[in-house]
Amino acid sequence: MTEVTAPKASLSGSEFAGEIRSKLKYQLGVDESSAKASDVYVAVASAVRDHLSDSWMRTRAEMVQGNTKAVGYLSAEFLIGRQLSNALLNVGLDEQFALAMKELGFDQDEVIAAEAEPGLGNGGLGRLAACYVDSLASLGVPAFGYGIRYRYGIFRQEFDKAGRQVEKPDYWLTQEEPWGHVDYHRSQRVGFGGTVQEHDGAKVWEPAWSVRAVPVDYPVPGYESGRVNTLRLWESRSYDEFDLSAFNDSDYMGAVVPQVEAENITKILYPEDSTPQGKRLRLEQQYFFVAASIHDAIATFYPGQEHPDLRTFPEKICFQLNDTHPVIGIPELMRVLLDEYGYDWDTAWDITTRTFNYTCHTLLPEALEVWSAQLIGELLPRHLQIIDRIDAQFVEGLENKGLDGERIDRMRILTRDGNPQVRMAFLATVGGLHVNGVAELHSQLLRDVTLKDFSDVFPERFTNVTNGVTPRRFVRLANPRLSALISEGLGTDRWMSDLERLQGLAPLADDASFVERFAEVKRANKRDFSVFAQQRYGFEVDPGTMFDSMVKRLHEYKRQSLKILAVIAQYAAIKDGTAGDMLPRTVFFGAKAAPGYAMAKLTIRLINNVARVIDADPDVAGRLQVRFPENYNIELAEHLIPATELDEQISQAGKEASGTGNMKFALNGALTVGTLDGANVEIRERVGAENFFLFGLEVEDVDRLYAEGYDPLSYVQADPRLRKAVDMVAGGVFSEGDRDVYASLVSDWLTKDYFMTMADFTAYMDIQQEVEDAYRDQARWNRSAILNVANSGYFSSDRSIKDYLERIWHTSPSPSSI
Ligand code: 26V
Repeated sequence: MTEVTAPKASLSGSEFAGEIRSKLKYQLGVDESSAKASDVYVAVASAVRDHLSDSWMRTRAEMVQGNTKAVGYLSAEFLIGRQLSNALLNVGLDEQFALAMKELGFDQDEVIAAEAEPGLGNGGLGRLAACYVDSLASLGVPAFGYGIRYRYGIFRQEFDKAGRQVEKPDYWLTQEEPWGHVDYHRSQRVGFGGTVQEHDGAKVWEPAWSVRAVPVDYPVPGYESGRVNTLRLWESRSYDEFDLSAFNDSDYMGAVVPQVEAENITKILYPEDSTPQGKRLRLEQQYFFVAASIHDAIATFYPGQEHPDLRTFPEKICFQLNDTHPVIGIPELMRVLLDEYGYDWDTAWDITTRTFNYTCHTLLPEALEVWSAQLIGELLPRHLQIIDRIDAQFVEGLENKGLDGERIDRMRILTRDGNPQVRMAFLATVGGLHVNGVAELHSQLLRDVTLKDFSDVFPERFTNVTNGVTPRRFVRLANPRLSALISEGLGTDRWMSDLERLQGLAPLADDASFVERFAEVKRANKRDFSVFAQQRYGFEVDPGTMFDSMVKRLHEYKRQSLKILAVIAQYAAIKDGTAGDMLPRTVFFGAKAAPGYAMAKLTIRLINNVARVIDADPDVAGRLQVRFPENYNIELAEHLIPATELDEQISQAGKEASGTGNMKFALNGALTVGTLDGANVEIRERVGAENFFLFGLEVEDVDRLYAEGYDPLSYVQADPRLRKAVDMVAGGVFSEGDRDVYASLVSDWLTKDYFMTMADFTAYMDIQQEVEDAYRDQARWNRSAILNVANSGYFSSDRSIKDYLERIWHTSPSPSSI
């Protein structure tokens, strides 16, 4: 029996077609018969936006008038992906869309694909922010996403003939972008540079220049919740459209310089992840969006009030700091309270520390942001003074607690050596109520290692919220076949907003006919992917092989090298006849490397060349293929994940904070081969050890090996398969005989190997043998895959948001008038 769900929009397909028709005619000025897919996309998106308008306005009004505390999710990245199909699903117009396209004679897939993907993030951190705004709206939590509307998102990746990554600008705004609504009335002035003056004992910051922050609002429709939250992305503009004096001196080009400089702030997303460069423009971006957002929140919750009582601010909104990127918001709120509203220090500090919370997304020490005090002083002189005082007060508190000087020095927010630095993670920990990691193991390591001094002194601040992903985009939209089967198996589609219901599938893992239908879903998804791959990338993929995927940013700690070395070893075994009747596989990689990260780029080149050599070798035909589609992005994830059978999560233990790809794969019925790292630990606990391929060193082993003096060479010498694979790379098999090409990579493997790829190689080869054995028993494999789906409901971002509400924000969904 199918349960009744919330009513969908009461509109027929024909009525929707009529709306689209009039959008084409009156908004786009194109004739229905000559409309291109991109025109239809704009017309449909505009029609959908009209349907959102009422709910959007009502949600905003309720947020301001209601007395439920709102959440401001501050993030430099929101990797939202295409909007149209998500919006159609969430407002309940997906069926009408299909009917309307049929009536109008357009191909719905082409229309959906005509939307440019907004790549406003690097990877996991940005995608997580997008999943969280989706869940906040779906749960009915009054919330804003606050971020930056970059003109250029993450670069488009291409490969050259030699297999090297080439970065191309991602100009995603070439065509009309129907979602963003520019709201000039909510512009904010953001200052930079200048000096701090004292007037009657009060400090006044006089910036040398300022820019106009203009909000571009994106609707975030909740799934069947009737709520539409706002993702407010700021764009920088100049106040001085033209410098008249320069123009009069006939310096036309010079006259537009301030405008160009102001607009540069939000021009481009930094494609680095994890290694902060300390760049001035990046600090400008951070301050720009955070300052605008804080002022915007005050304007929103105290409309028209000249003397608002900001002591109530923490009851109106709390800000979640997505990593350290928005942490400059802490001294900014202090400055606003002290200098603009005249509060005393203690009151301002009390308000501020009750407003902010900080999520840490890393364990790599080099990824913790640190800014030179000199740079902050140049750009934000008043903020540096405030940071200095926060630090002084903090140190005094530590002294009063009787901590020793060495420890206090280790904990300082502002270091006091020759080149003083501001440690943003420390500032965030001191300037807010809670600090959380993003998976159990990660939060534990934050307490025990990365932020140990702080956790010792303020244990009550530390907590965990394990990441999650939205089932709407990553199951329902990406995998319609599996979704239909799940709904049928459960007799309801309510799992989409209550993912723990997937548990109900567990008994069906022993139902032969359900298992067969599940297997057919995977096979059909694999066939679809092969067609997509052929059309999009021009390469052959054999859907009869096992699909084995490793898709994520390229980083040494994630160990794409381990995977490619294993592929090379397998290739060598095929060549020398020792591979036996190996299981035919297609190995997929998807990965962008930071443009300045030489080792990562060399790994990309190696993977491409291994793929090329294997492809050209007739001895391997039908047994092993490597496919590395360019430009891994949300769209590609949505195609590849549902078709994948084996997911690789093979980071060195203790390095991946969480991972979220692992959750998407498990929910789509792939089995994971992985280390005990990040959220893998929790996935394995839930899906069952027998349904997860665990291998490799654990955190304690890694620590012990470092302490003993790790020697990668000894592992290379001990395993002939590894020695052979490394020799082949070194000997030029994948570089047309040129031994220099991969020399730096090989030398790193043999002498440093910081992430212990060599030490884990043998275990990895052994587990791959187990994978093969398991896969040969298709009934057993599919049973495991179904149990992965059934037991992964915990990894919904709805659950994560509920954890944030309970453990950190102490607020709840707001009652709705609808
Ligand atoms: C750092 C930087 C530094 C400077 C320039 C730009 C930039 C952009 C992003 C980052 C943050 C890197 C941290 C990060 O992305 N962490 C990932 O967060 C995921 C969501 O929590 C998590 O699943 C991944 O394990 C973690 O690596």
